[in-house]
Amino acid sequence: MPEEVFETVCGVCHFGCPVRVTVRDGEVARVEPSRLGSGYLCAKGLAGRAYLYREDRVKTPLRRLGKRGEGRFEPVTWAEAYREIAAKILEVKAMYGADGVAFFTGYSKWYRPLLHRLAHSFGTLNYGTESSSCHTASVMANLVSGGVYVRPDTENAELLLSWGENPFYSTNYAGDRIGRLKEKGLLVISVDPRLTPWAKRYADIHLRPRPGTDGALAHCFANRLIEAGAVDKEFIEKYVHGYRRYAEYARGFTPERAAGVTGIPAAEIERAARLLTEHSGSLAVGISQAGLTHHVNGFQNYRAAAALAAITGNYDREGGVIPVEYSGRLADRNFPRLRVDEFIAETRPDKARPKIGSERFPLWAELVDEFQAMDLPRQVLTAAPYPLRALVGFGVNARMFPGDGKFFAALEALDFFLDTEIFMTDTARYADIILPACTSYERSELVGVMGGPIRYSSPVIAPLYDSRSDADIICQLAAALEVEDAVLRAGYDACARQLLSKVGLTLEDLRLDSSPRRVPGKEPYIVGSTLRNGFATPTGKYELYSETVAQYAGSHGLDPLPTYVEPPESPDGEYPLTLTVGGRLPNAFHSRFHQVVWARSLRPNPALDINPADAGERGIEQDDAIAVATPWGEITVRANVTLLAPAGGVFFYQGYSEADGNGILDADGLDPYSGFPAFRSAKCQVRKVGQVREVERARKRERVRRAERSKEAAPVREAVPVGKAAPAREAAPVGKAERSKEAASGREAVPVGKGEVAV
Ligand SMILES: Nc1nc2c(c(=O)[nH]1)N[C@H]1C(S)=C(S)[C@@H](COP(=O)(O)OP(=O)(O)OC[C@H]3O[C@@H](n4cnc5c(=O)[nH]c(N)nc54)[C@H](O)[C@@H]3O)O[C@H]1N2
Ligand SMILES: Nc1nc2c(c(=O)[nH]1)N[C@H]1C(S)=C(S)[C@@H](COP(=O)(O)OP(=O)(O)OC[C@H]3O[C@@H](n4cnc5c(=O)[nH]c(N)nc54)[C@H](O)[C@@H]3O)O[C@H]1N2
Ligand code: SF4
Ligand SMILES: [Mo]
Repeated sequence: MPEEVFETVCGVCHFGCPVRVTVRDGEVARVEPSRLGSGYLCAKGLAGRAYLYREDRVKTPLRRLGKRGEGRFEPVTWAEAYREIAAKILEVKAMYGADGVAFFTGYSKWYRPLLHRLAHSFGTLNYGTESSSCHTASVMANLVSGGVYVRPDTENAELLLSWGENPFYSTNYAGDRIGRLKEKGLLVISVDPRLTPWAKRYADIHLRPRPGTDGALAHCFANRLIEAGAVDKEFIEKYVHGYRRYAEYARGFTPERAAGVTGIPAAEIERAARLLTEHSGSLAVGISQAGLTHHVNGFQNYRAAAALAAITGNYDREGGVIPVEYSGRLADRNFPRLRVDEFIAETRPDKARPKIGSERFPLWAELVDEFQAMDLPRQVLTAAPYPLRALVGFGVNARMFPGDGKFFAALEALDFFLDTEIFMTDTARYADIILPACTSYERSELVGVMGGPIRYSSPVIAPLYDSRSDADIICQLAAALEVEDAVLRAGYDACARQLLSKVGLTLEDLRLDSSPRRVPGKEPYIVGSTLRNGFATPTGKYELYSETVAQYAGSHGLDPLPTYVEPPESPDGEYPLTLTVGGRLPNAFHSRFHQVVWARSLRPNPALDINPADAGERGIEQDDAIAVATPWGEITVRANVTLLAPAGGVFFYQGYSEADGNGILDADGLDPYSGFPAFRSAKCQVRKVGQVREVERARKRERVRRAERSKEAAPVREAVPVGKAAPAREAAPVGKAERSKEAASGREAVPVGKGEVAV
């Protein structure tokens, strides 16, 4: 049978890597890197075929029959589904106003401008996304300091100070660029509690702080730089606001004090500070998208780390950090950003209530054109400051939120929950209606490629089953909900045309072929422009003392200086270890690849990375069943005894429904500046519960315990048959058919290893 080869994009993550897809008999047979891209794909991209054909695809629109979470549904037609959605949502609107409905999307980014506009056209500012726990806190920290997001100019730097960066796992295309630069003499200080492949390979100095203590280390560096006269006085004089107060504050952070807080030996801190001092004239500061901000004190820690570029005069300078228009896929903040912002603003309602989270997180509310979703469950459950009764969701994942079942409880309490999903998930099981979405292989999409070019991707196969593109669904919802928005109601191509208007490209141009096009007139940023034109901050300077934050000093106790506070869950006698739930696995993408056998075989079990010393003390050996306990709950997983984890710190990974790490975190331990959850600094204890063969038994005992506990709990909790207590068959979502598909394609699953990845 002849094969056809197509060019399109991988839609698993927002990098949108170009892929070459071979189609045989109408089925995707092979996914390979395209010559239009970097030449290689990450493990998830390479598993794209198995992902596309996951057995749990939602096949048709579904209407819930059983109780929420039970998973009993009946198929309905698209027309019936839209009728029912419209009836329920319009009823909520009539009773509670448009603000009683929230529009929310999980990770997927490509349709966001449309969903955001739909919320506006519907009459509410209640549009929110997974970015409430992703990258936005780091954007906010940049905004209050310098008015713009920055990237490290590693190409031209002598020294890279890299905070929690491990691109080998999280940013596949950026990983080996540093190798080339190292050969040219780049020096690297890596600050990461884990011994990552990146730190192992590239760090000249690797500092391993206790998670959540970066602020103390950064202030100590500042203190040392100031003492050594290695700050840029002229730059500070001209461009920096609040230096005196900041320097005064940083003075208290001696290496000994920083060592006490971070657990890094003082001599190591001194050594790194000396290197910083020697190369302070050309210092690039790179900061993880999520590593520093997933803490109750994360926003301030991020600011403290970022400040080092400003005080050394490495801001908006070659070899330092350079402002960027954050540009990935065509998400809200992406290129052509202004056009996207305009598209969203065109239908913004002028009479709407403050968005969710505004009272609790005013800094977020001021800086971010989305609601802070971490406050959504609270508002649903308390109806304060006003009732929220319906959720129009796309790819909603309750397990993305911290806390044992609080988000599920909120879903339970709603009058109506619509989820639009590719797969049947624990969260989708709570929906009243589920609409089946398709993947990037089955749809067209306007993609803003990293760095500016834009392309219109084509489907390589027809949508599987009765699924549809999210963008089409949003446009059809606009019609069903009777919003007055001619553009949305005219469909995705009309929206794409509207987005492209004024950009100088037409949809017809882009459709001619799949190659990326430069946007005419789009000039790269000229280094130094911010210094010349003034910073977009209240004082027009880089604000070490933030006047934006100062507005909320009295009302919310926010500190305008990037002060360090100890994470509230410091280890103690009962819980002597620090638990991080997060960090990227190279073969997983949040909740979506644990079910793909090929990808999962690279790390077959939910496993806790634990240092040999901590394991030894507890009599724990590789692959033993262990209980990980926090004040908020307990899960049973396997032990992965590894030097990747530092002594005193243990690392688990999110997205497993059979072992939900977020379920044992504090739902309300949120950063008061950003509203971000503390995914990465929880106190915990670990104990052995059995040899490997006992792992299933331990899980079962735990399920029983949980079920018993939920019976005794308060009404809110009682109502939550959290998926963690899910039947055992979910524990190994490895479909037989998927295995045989792999075998039929001549590709074998990677041999099941010891559960350790690459270190
Ligand atoms: N403990 C801990 N928790 C974390 C993090 C952490 O580091 N540690 N990281 C946080 C971060 S940074 C993020 S970004 C979030 C991500 O968290 P999530 O938003 O949960 O991310 P995913 O699991 O990738 O996707 C969520 C759902 O969207 C569906 N989906 C995917 N693509 C599409 C699509 O195109 N259309 C539709 N309709 N549905 C789709 C998927 O099937 C999935 O069920 O998790 C956060 N949670
Ligand atoms: N394979 C894969 N890649 C992904 C994703 C995925 O799910 N899988 N998700 C994507 C998304 S949504 C995001 S937001 C990005 C996140 O991208 P990154 O932030 O780069 O990725 P992480 O691996 O979460 O964190 C990076 C490092 O921070 C370290 N770290 C944790 N806590 C601390 C701390 O307190 N201080 C310091 N200094 N370091 C700390 C971790 O040990 C880890 O090695 O990744 C993206 N890329
Ligand atoms: S980084 Fe990996 S998952 Fe993301 S788009 Fe590229 S190939 Fe796909
Ligand atoms: Mo993220």
